[in-house]
Amino acid sequence: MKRATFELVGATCTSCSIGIEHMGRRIKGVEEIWVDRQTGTIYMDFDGNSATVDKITQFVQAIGYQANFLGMEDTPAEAVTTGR
Ligand SMILES: [Cu+2]
Repeated sequence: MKRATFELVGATCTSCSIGIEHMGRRIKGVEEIWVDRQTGTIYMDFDGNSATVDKITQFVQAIGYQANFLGMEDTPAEAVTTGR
């Protein structure tokens, strides 16, 4: 599994973050997604397909914000069992 990070622009409140997390989890290929509002970062554990990255950026844009893909790395092994 891969972990991607995105810079989140324009979404600063709790309901924005919760919406992104809840709807993002329903996107095919996404294992887990969460928002760190302190840093304005979206974290996503996913299947590693670039198509999934594109789906997230498009979905975030569709609900009125912007997600700039920063990069991806292998998900830390301990996170695979805990979901974070
Ligand atoms: Cu908001």
